[in-house]
Amino acid sequence: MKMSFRWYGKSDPISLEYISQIPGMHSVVSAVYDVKPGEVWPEESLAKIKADCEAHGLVFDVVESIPVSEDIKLGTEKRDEHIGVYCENIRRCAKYGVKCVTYNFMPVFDWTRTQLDKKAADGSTSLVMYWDQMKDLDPLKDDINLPGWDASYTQDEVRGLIRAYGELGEEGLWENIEIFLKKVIPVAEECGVVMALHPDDPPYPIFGLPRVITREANLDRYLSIVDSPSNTLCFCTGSLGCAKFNDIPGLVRKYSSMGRIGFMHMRNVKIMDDGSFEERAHLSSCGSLDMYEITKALVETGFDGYVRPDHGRMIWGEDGKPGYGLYDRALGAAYINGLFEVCEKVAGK
Ligand code: DNO
Repeated sequence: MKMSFRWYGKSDPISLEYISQIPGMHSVVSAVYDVKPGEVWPEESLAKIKADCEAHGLVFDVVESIPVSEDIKLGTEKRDEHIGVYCENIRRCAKYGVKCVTYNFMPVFDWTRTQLDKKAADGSTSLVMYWDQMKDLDPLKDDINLPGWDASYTQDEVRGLIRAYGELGEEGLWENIEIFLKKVIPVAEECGVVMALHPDDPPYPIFGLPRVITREANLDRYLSIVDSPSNTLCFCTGSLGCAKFNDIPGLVRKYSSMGRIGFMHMRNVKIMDDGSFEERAHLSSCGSLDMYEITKALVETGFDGYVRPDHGRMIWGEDGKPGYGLYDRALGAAYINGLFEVCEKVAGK
């Protein structure tokens, strides 16, 4: 495996120098963040990220994300143009050394949480989703500003999109996924890039929006639309793992042995009795996921893709982007490195 760390570019308070000081760090996961979905990424921006990483002994070979525009997901008249731009962005990334591109198919919003700084008894803070804070919200009636949601939409735009997705429904979304994959995966294959699909976080419908990247049957369906080694999962343990119906070590074993995990996001979550969840420290004993079994499944199936410590808590007085501070993610990387070392030695690798 290749250990990696997400970096938000020059505006990230965590420097590449600090990232390079984390033991075992190999790759930087980044993106051109100042271009809207559906627009072409300037080559100079990619060249700059690559050069900055190399100056710190790191490799820029993972992109997270090239966002899929709502026009592609909804299949509007701009769809073909946006897919063309998407393919061009894959080619450009490949030209600058990128081997893996992460993306998601979540309608309107990426991850959903109700609080980003929930304080635990030890004084650390983390992201949580509590159902009692969610259940009475109706975005078609109320003005909703959940933390972390794209603030560039007006409430009316959000309502319009929610209605459009309501009409599209799950099968409509699947049709648009199919059109996207059939155009994009051949381009990725040509360029030697692995596309890694991030699951829906959390993996169930929210506010009536169709969300399909949620469970085994649907992951199978996604991968079979284009049966190619370039059509892979970004297996996010915390996203799939906040639903009790997903057996995370079992799914990791299955998809890794099929060679269909390009990227692992490794973090732990604690699922509460009512299905609410809290992001926790990476250790198995801190949450609901068995991180040892997950790593063992990867090692035993010969996983050689990218791994990154996903969201960390805020600890030691750090103040920064929720989930993306330095300290707890660095602890996560050290722990994950330890798990891999043990599993590899036990497996005689
Ligand atoms: C959250 C991340 C996601 C992920 C995208 C991939 O912290 O894991 O935002 O980057 O869903 O497209």
